[in-house]
Amino acid sequence: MLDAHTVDELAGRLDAAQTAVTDTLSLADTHTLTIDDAYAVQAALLDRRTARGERITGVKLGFTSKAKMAQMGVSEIIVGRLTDAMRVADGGDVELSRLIHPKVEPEVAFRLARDVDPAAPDTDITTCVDAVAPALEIIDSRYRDFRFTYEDVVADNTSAAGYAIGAWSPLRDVGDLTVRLSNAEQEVTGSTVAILDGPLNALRALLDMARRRSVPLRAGDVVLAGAATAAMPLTAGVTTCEVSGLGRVTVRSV
Ligand code: OOG
Ligand code: MG
Repeated sequence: MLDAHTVDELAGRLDAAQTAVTDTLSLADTHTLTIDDAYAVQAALLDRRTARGERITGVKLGFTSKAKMAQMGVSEIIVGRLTDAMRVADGGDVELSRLIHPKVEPEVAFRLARDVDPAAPDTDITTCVDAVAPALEIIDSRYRDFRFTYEDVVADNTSAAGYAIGAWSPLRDVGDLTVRLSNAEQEVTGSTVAILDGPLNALRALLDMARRRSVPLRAGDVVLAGAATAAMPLTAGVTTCEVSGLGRVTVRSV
């Protein structure tokens, strides 16, 4: 286990990398982190952000699809936090100069209608969700060349950097919808079935993670279920995620 001072020092290093828009080396180059240490660094990093006035707006899951696991060489689900500073309006602008080497992912978002008590043994988290929407996630690893260990990426708040949500619809089964992520140069297509055989399973996986990692789940929180396809670079211009039957969401990078 890392001592509290080292946890805070590593959180400070990741926080400085994000605010100064400069990459940093893998923590594993100099420190031996357990997965518990990694979540402690993530919590310390979020404490720094909330101390500056940011508000937690939800949670995100990572590596819920095989495409993402294969792309990054990681095979276990991770959880991170979203804040209001990461939120981009549908159709809104993203400033590329504030990001190191951003990528974008097509996602599905859920909205919690009530607080979830992860400790209650028979919680059905799907009954706590009232809405679903197409979403874009912007990831921007603070590590050089997006190269990281499993512990590194957890410590770095799972590469979270931004998110945009399309129009909400009442919750329904979104288990096998076609997903299309595109910009002027590129297009990637997939299906929501790639997200743990259906994004509702991501909610169940989240409940399990929330139990194990003491992540609060509150009414109004947004939940990003994880990318359905591999990420693609976020480049200047318009990027769109379209989920068949759910709608679309766009951001414009400037
Ligand atoms: C980590 C974040 C993964 C997802 O949707 O799978 C993620 C990364 O790939 O840098 O957000
Ligand atoms: Mg993601």
